[in-house]
Amino acid sequence: AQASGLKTGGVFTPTKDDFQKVYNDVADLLENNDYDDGSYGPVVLRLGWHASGTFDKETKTGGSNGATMRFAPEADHGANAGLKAARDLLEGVKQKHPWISYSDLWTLAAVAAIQEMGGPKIPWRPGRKDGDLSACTPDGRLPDASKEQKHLRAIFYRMGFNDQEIVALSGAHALGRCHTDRSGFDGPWTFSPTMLTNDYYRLLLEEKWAWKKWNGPKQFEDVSTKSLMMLPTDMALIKDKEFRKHVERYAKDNDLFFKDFADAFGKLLELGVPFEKEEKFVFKSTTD
Ligand code: ZEM
Repeated sequence: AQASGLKTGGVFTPTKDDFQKVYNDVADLLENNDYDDGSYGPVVLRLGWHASGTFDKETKTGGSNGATMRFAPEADHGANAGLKAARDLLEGVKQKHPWISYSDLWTLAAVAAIQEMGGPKIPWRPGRKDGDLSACTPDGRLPDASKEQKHLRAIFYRMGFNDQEIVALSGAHALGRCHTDRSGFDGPWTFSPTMLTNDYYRLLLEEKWAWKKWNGPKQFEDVSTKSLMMLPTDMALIKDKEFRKHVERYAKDNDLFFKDFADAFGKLLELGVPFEKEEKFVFKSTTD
């Protein structure tokens, strides 16, 4: 294998191996730092999602190109509370590989987080360029967890997703947790928040869910252990007939979930990016 990129006329042209090295350094950080339920994986994944999920297909603004979450006001949008932890973690990788853009780094790191937490391979390609603060998106483009299906459709259709993709992407809530000092909500969705599985769908269907009695924002808790949570937007996926159909498919079939999740997440990371090359890379996971 080619060891590293070529320097042509003073410009460094990274190869697949160079991006794999970045992947490996992110994987090392995830492996060697304790955080939350044991891993930075969930918050790094959420950074990639929030960097990308601002895309508006009509105006072709937002999306992962630009990495505008580096700047206020976007860094301070309520939905992005807590994501500084992920950006700070990745800063060392950026210093070590200064040729990579933040926008490529954050999306590649999200791919690494998914693969290292036992999820599917996400084919990824480079080509994002960092923008300046004039490209920051207005607040309100990311979903509001206190709402329901109508809002989910408005937000995700704006990005260019359909109902099946909305449900597939939501399976990421198998991972991580809510923090009272970030969103105000509290708790994890599953019993294995650092391992990607279809448990989110199974728990949605199999557990009995009731409103949590507390002073915080309205959320659900599982009646049997009271240790898991669902947001109003999560419950909307089983209330709505069209969404529920897909929840049932993914609850029954983890392979189908992984395939559809990989497709939808790969698409999310590319929204609005003017790529010059078609070729995608599939990174080796540390467990391969
Ligand atoms: Zn989430 N998400 N999300 N999400 N999310 C949270 C946490 C995480 C919504 C939402 O409001 C929230 C997607 C979709 C949606 C992750 C990934 C993805 C939290 C808790 C909230 C409130 C934040 C906190 O307090 O730290 C809503 C309404 C969504 C609409 C469907 C999609 C799509 C995702 C990726 C594909 C992840 C991994 C977390 C856990 C973060 C962590 O720090 O543990």
